[in-house]
Order: sequence, then structure tokens, then C-alpha cells
Amino acid sequence: MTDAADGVFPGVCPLDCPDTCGLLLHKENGRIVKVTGDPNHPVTKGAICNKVRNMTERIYHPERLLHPLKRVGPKGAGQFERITWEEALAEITERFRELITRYGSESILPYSFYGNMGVLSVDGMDRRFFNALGASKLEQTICNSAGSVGWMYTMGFYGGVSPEDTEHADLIIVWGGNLVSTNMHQVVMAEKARKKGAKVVVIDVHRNRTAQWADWFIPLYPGTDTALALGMMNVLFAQGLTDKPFMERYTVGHELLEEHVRDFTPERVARITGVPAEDIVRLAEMYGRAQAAYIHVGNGLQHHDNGGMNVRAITCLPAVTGHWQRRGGGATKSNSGYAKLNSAALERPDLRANPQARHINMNRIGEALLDQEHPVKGLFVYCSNPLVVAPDTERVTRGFEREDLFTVVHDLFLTDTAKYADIVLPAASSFESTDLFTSYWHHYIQLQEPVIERVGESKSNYELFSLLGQMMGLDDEAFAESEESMIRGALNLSSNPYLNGVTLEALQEHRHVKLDMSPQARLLEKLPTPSGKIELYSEALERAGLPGLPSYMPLQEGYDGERRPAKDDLYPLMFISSPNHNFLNSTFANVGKHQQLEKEPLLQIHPEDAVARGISDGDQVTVWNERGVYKLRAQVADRMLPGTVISQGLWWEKEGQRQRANALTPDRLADMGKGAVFFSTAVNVKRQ
Ligand SMILES: Nc1nc2c(c(=O)[nH]1)N[C@H]1C(S)=C(S)[C@@H](COP(=O)(O)OP(=O)(O)OC[C@H]3O[C@@H](n4cnc5c(=O)[nH]c(N)nc54)[C@H](O)[C@@H]3O)O[C@H]1N2
Ligand SMILES: Nc1nc2c(c(=O)[nH]1)N[C@H]1C(S)=C(S)[C@@H](COP(=O)(O)OP(=O)(O)OC[C@H]3O[C@@H](n4cnc5c(=O)[nH]c(N)nc54)[C@H](O)[C@@H]3O)O[C@H]1N2
Ligand code: SF4
Ligand SMILES: [Mo]
Repeated sequence: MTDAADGVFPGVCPLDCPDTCGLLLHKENGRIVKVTGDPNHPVTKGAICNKVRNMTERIYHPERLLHPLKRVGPKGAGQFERITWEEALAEITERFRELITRYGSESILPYSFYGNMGVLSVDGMDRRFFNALGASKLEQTICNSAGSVGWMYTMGFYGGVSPEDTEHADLIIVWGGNLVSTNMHQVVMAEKARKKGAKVVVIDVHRNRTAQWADWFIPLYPGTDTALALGMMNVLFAQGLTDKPFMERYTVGHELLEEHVRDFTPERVARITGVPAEDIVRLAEMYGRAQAAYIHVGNGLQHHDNGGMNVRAITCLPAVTGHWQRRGGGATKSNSGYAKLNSAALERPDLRANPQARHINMNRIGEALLDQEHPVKGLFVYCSNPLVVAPDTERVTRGFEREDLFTVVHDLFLTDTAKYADIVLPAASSFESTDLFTSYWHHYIQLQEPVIERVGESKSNYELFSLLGQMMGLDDEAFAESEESMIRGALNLSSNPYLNGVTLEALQEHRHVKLDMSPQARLLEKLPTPSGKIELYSEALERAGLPGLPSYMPLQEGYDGERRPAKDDLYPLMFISSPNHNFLNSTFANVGKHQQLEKEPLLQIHPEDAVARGISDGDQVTVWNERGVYKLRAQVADRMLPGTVISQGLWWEKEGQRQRANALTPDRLADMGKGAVFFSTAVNVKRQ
């Protein structure tokens, strides 16, 4: 298609966003001049966000990397000279060979996430390369893994309510998610439900855009969601608003749970969460009396020390009330389980000679790079920007600064991370490549084919890793496989009945193909949990060393309503750095249009906390703790409970500005899934 004449071509949004919108790419004189939504997409229906409407600003950005670079200055200084691809690849293969001989293959570590959600790009040829190399394995737990594991202990299958069904709900609870910014088409669905009389409740630590749109906003203290869910269950059991026949048939442990939640009276839960007791009762009654209540479980509440348990506790609510039985009722954390692909065919773990290779957790990349005993000697970063997105920036920086570390970064831009690379490689955008896309929210599989020529000398991940695999002499057949053949392999998974009928041919003809959702109706009859039922009590969790019943565990760092900071506490405020509206993690943070929309980093602070520190609206402030500092402008606003401060968005560093939220965040791991705990961060704030 790249050679095709100008025109309007179908596309897929490649960003890490649940909506995975169908796009139309308008091409003139060989360039994409406009990106619009594809009105034929059955779920996203032609509407796209402002970020991607302005995508051409990113693809044709004057600072886009056009050719490989080699570092000539100190690490981090951003001084590079142009080299050829031949030189770059020769240096990488030579250095990797040398490292493997001297230190073993596990001295090499890939570091990647989902900067491009294309399956071939991030779960395909790249994986083959690091498998065949025998590199260390990266635990990719930066995003949703605490919550996923919490959900899985309870439900056993990583899928919930279908988006299209949510318009049939009569109560929608958005719990720790900022849908207006992060899942806009779910808002459209919720609006349909609302037109039919549904109420929308938002439970969050921050009156975000979604809370402003809701019928009822319930603010609470960070990390206290489990307590709130237990308090709701206390009321549901006490008032007979549970569904006993449903619990008998589809769950295990309801008697134990009923006993367990007796202690979580509305009064006690009010003290912990900051939500008034009468609101807890009202919420539980609304939930218990609704015909079909839908809970959207967001990512925010699981970026905590107790994040797994928060999701698990919330996931018990539709089970005790039987909301799962009614169309639109139930909950969704993610729907990625329905779209499970053949990862063995894609990633070829069989190419690995050392299946027991060590694991390194991406949330602890700083610590891993500073480890002297088993040092990482070669690091390959792609589809991620750890200097901005990983917790504890100072430690990450010290790791990346190591002179003896050979670092390669493949990206579209000279990101904060790329500035530390020895070799920088230019990446093609998804519109320049063939790839397969699933959604972790809706049920359509989509295909992208190249619409424009590669910009500059850029290469896709598929192309880069297939070249590297061949140059390192790893496995001829695996590294020569065509994109089409890999897509066929990915879709061929007999153990996933939802993939029935999804083929490359159907995708080439229709661009988006719906999963066969018929097995969903039988899901509850035999869930893939140990008991086959929804596990209100989980023996497996107990064996893993955590309470078998959903249990409130206060944050390791920070406060709840019962444990307020002492007067002389050094860090008495909780710092929440959730995503903003116009960036996608740190993507777009370097694009003028998107920067203008966000203006600058802002710290939202409650008037009480501001007055106590002599801070006025618009003042420059410093936020700090023992890990680092973040300098930004204060916005005094009554949008959270006192004691919580909010800064949305992940900004790139500006010369000497100290504007990285993650300078403050801890690299501890959550209770489950080795997840990130970005929001369990205690800080203090002062005027500059
Ligand atoms: N515009 C935009 N869209 C995005 C992204 C982006 O950066 N920008 N990122 C994408 C990615 S990778 C992801 S994972 C998703 C994330 O999107 P969401 O699921 O919406 O999750 P977050 O935005 O991380 O956090 C949502 C909310 O959780 C709240 N929160 C924090 N702590 C707590 C708590 O303890 N309890 C409760 N109840 N709420 C709490 C925050 O205040 C925030 O409003 O969005 C995706 N979409
Ligand atoms: N404080 C705080 N930190 C957070 C979060 C938070 O809410 N608060 N959110 C966390 C979450 S949920 C997530 S998912 C992570 C996300 O963290 P990342 O996955 O690192 O996300 P991005 O910052 O968007 O970086 C993606 C990079 O991939 C590059 N890229 C895009 N396409 C391609 C490609 O085809 N090939 C290559 N080689 N590169 C490409 C982009 O240019 C960009 O630099 O951040 C986490 N960090
Ligand atoms: S970022 Fe999300 S809402 Fe925006 S176009 Fe992409 S998939 Fe759609
Ligand atoms: Mo994420």
C-alpha cells in the first residue's frame, strides 16, 4: 500500500489505550496529512481522541530520528554523531557477542513495554531475538499486573463485561479509572446507559475529568479501596441485598466472607477511607438494589502496595450480588483474555537454550543495573522510556550512567532514555509497517498495513530484530518468517475458542474482525479457578502467603484516615501522579501541540494543605521526599481530600527543570503480580 496512490487508508491506533480505535489515514503527496476516526469501526465509530487527531505532528516532528546515532559525549548529555545502519548493527552484534562470551548471555537484558501495541512489534520478532540469544527475561509488570493477579485469583479468567453490553447497566461505577481521558468510548457507552436512566458513580482520590461528568463523586484516601468494598459488603450482607442462590451456585467462601466483613462497619470504614458512613450505606444500597450494576475497575487503585487486594475486593462485589447474571452487570478490569493469541508461535520460547534464565523486574530497573554481583552488561530498550516512566528516577539514572553498560535504544525520538544510549536506532511508526492489533477492552482484532514509506532510515521492530537475528546467526527460519506468516501463527490457537473465524484473509478483507464471543455465555459455569467458581475465599492466595479472604492492608508508605501523619512527619502528603489527558504516558510529551494543551506540570493541592504551607495558587513549588524532587506550579483546588496532592502527566526533563514525577515514586513491588506502586508515595511540598 505504501506505493499506492494518495487516498484514504484504514489504520489502527497503535497506542497503549483500551479503545484501539479504527483510524482513517488521509494521504496526500506520499504523506499522511490528516488522521480521523473510521466511522465503520463497530465500537469506536469514527470518534478518536485529540492526541491522535494530531498524530501527524508526531510522525513528521522535526526532531524525529532519521538515522542511527553513536554517542560521542558523556552518557545523558545527548551528544551523538550520525552513523550508518551497517556500522550500528555491526557494533551491536560485535558487542553482544563479546558480552556473551565474557559474561554469559544473561548479561544482556531487553527492556520494553507497549509504546506500540502491534503484536509483531512487541510480542513477536523482538521476543524471538532475546529468546534465541538467551538473554535475561524482563518481568513486564509496570502497568496492570498487581490488579490482574488480584482479578485472576477471584475470577480465573482475564475478561469481564463486553463494552457493548454496558449500555444495559442501570448503575455504572467507575472505580479508580479516569475514563474521559483514558477510555473515551466507554464514556460513550455509559452515556447511552445514562439516557435510559442509569446513574454514574466515580470512586477516586481525585475529582478528575470523569468525576466531573459523573452523577456522584465519592472521594477517598489513596489505597483504601479494599476497606470501602468490604464496608459495602458489610451493608449488603446485613441488609439481605446479596444473592444467595447465585453465591451458592457460582462462588466459594460466601459464608466465610459474610463473617469476615462483619468487622467492616460503615463507621469503621468511614474512618479508614474518609467516605462518610451514610455515603457507604447509600452506595451499598444503590449497588444492591440495582438491576444490573457494572463496575469499571481502573488502573489507578492498583498502583499501590495493596493494589492486588484492592482489585480482588472490588471483584467480589458483583459475585455477592449476582450482578453477573444480568446483561450489562458485572465488572471489567481488562478483556484481554478473550483475545489471547498463540504466544508460543509468535515469541518462539523454544529457541531459548536456557529456559531458566533469570528474571529482572522492570519496576526495579535502577536496582538491577546497579547490581554488582550479576551485572547487566548490555541493555536494549525499545517501545519504552524508562528514564521517565519507571519509578525512582534517581536510581534509574545512576544505573543508566554506568560507563561499562552497553546500551542500545530503538525509538522514534531522542527520548530522555535514548540520551543514555551508546547506539540509538530510528524506529518506524506503526503506519509504516504491517502489524496485528488486539484490544484489551473491545472484541475486535485489527490489521495495519503500511500506508506511507518509512520516514528517514527508520526500521520497524520486526525488521530490526529479524535483521539482528540473522546477523547473529541465530536461527535462519525463525528470523526470516514473513509478517503474514507470523500473523497466521498468532491467530492459530485451538485452545482459545474466541479466535474462531479470525483469519488473516478475513482481516485483509474487513480490517477488523470480531472475536467469536459465543463461549462467553458459558464462562461462569466453569471458570478456570482451582474450584471452577468465583473464589471469594482463595486457598491459592493463602498458600502464596496472603489472606485468603479480601483483606484491608494499609499502605507501607503513606496514610489512611485512621493513621494520619504525626505533626512532625517529614512526608505527610500522598502524591498521585496519574496520566494526563493529552499525553499517552510519556508519548507526545515532546510534541508542541500536546505540550501547549497541557501547558506545564501542575500540582493540585487542597486549600487546607496550601494554607498550612503558605502556598497560593500559581506559586512555584517543590515536592520532595527521600528519593528526589519535582518542581512545578501549584494549583490550589478543592478536588481531593486534604492530605493528597495530584500531578497528572509524565513530562520529559527540560534542561535543569527537575520535572519528572517518578523522581518521587518508590520501586517497591505490590502485594501481587510484582506490580508497580507509583501512587503509594509520601511527600512534602514547599514554596520555592
Ligand atoms: N490520555 C491518556 N490515556 C491513557 C494513558 C495516558 O497516559 N493518557 N495511559 C494508558 C495506560 S498505559 C493505562 S494503564 C490507562 C490507565 O488509565 P486508568 O485506568 O484510567 O488509570 P489511571 O489513569 O492510572 O488512574 C485512574 C485514576 O485512579 C485514581 N487513583 C489513584 N489512586 C487511587 C486509589 O487508591 N483509589 C482510587 N479509587 N483511585 C485512585 C487517580 O486519581 C486517577 O484518577 O490509560 C491509558 N490511556
Ligand atoms: N508516575 C507514574 N509513572 C507511570 C505511570 C503513572 O501513572 N504514573 N503509568 C505507568 C504505566 S500504566 C505504563 S503502561 C508505563 C508506560 O511506559 P512506556 O511503555 O515506557 O510508555 P511511553 O512513555 O509512552 O513510551 C513508549 C516509547 O515507545 C516509543 N515507540 C513507539 N512506537 C515504537 C515502535 O514501534 N518501536 C520502538 N522501538 N519504539 C516505539 C515511543 O516513541 C515512546 O518513547 O508507565 C508507567 N509509569
Ligand atoms: S489513544 Fe485511545 S482514544 Fe485515542 S485514538 Fe488511540 S485508541 Fe483511540
Ligand atoms: Mo499502562
